[in-house]
Amino acid sequence: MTQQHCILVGAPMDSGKRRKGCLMGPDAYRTAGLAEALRDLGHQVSDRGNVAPAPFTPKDHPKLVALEETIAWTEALADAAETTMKDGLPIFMGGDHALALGTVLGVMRHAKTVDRPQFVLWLDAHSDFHTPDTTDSGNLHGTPLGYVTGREGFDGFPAVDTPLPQDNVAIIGLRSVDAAERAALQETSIIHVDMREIDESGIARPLAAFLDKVAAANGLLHVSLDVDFLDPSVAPAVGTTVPGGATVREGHLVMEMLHDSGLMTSLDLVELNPFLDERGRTASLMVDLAASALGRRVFDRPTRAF
Ligand code: B3U
Ligand code: MN
Ligand code: MN
Repeated sequence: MTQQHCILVGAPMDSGKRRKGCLMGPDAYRTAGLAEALRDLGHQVSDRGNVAPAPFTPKDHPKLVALEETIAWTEALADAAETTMKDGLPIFMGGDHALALGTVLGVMRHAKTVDRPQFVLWLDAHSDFHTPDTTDSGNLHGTPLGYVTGREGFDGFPAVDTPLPQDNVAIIGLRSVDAAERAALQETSIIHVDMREIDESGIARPLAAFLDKVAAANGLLHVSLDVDFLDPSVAPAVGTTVPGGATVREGHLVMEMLHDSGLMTSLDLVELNPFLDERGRTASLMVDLAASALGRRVFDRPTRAF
């Protein structure tokens, strides 16, 4: 197995929604043994500690939650992501999903400097394709895919000079999509796989098709894993539980396929709210999934089975 330099970056961001607790995420991953699990697989692991937001002045806004703080995190995380991409495979330990406003922007900037196309795999119950104008909840964790693909309405955020092409994005695990998001998403060429499709055809098929596309383009692949991709019965530590999610087995299969593809170049672990966990089981499951993505397996298999 190829040894990687895994760089853990804590992003204790909690401003992407009203319910608090994701700020404890990075320490829960540390407590659950993320670094040790990756070292056991033979990887070099560095923990660069936690990122802090750029300075900001909060203002009251009629709808949006913590806009200025979220912009400040986006600036800081974009810089952190761009820097760590030069040194290895960053694993961003969230923090809520608004952290991906910054991490994806940063990896896109890096991809441009190495002249390779960036791809994004979004594992989530939600499509997170809102803009600050279309969101009903005002929670900016529902907007990162809208932002990085160049939708309008992100005033005050760092400019997205070269938006992520819609063709380079796949969302898998969908089961809670707001009407405005659905309408906008259906106008795009973003691959969106809902639980029905997974039930009918399995999760391996759409994932393999997307990975083939990334490989054919010699792309970089950012994976953004939202805890709510998983079923709440196995991953209860998340504010927005949606029943009917991925099983433990589907989660591991996705991660094992990612590892076998050799394509993943950065990873977000987001929306873990340790305050809602049961004896650390969700944090431990997320660590196990990250380990699968970095090569942990029961047996080696010589060929791809899909
Ligand atoms: N689409 C809803 C719900 C949501 C999105 N992301 C999460 N929840 N975690 C919204 O608030 O934008
Ligand atoms: Mn999300
Ligand atoms: Mn979600």
